[in-house]
Amino acid sequence: MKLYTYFRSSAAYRVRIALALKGIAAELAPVHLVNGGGEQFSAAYSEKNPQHLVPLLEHGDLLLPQSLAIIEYLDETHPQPPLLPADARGRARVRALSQVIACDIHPIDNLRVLKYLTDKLGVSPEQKTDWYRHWVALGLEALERQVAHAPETGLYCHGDQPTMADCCLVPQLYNARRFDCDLSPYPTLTAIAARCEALPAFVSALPENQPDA
Ligand SMILES: N[C@@H](CCC(=O)N[C@@H](CS)C(=O)NCC(=O)O)C(=O)O
Repeated sequence: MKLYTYFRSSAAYRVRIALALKGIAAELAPVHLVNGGGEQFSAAYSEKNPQHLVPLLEHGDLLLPQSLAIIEYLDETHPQPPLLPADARGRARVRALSQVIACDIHPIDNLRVLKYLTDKLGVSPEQKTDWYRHWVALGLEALERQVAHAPETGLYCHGDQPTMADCCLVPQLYNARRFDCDLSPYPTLTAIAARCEALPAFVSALPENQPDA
């Protein structure tokens, strides 16, 4: 199994956490998203992923993009420990929490969007940072409320074992810290992330612990 990754990519970070939680030793193939205009645009990588994004999982003749699809694939092929709950309601909740981050926060703060704002629309660095912080705050505010008082929330986003939602939360908060976002309004989310960050699987997936860092 090979994971195309970039140390700073929060979407790849999600998958690295999932691999580590499951104890799967995948080969890491770094794709530098910045150097030389971005290796995601090279002919060889574009052939594998026409979306020019990481992560991408290669498993035999399977080329699978999209972090959430990859995590669900890993969960089905390597069921222990499960990253989705056994019950339909629980699975739906974990997917919904994951998608708040992966579908509604992350895509509009992605590298290519920020680059378009500055390079094509002439937005200043300060405005770019404002943009980033605005969408992160909007998303995390809602997520905090969804998680804070829900009976399903435990030590982690759902129950007392890490799930796919935690694989999404930790990289998003890591990124938000890079942009100096104020995380004090989200005490439940930061407490959950702190518990996750103490686990070896989450430590091994950290951007600074990657070979391409
Ligand atoms: N929905 C995709 C998003 C993947 C994505 O946006 N990856 C970013 C890094 S976090 C990327 O490759 N960006 C390259 C670029 O913006 O040019 C997923 O969940 O895998």
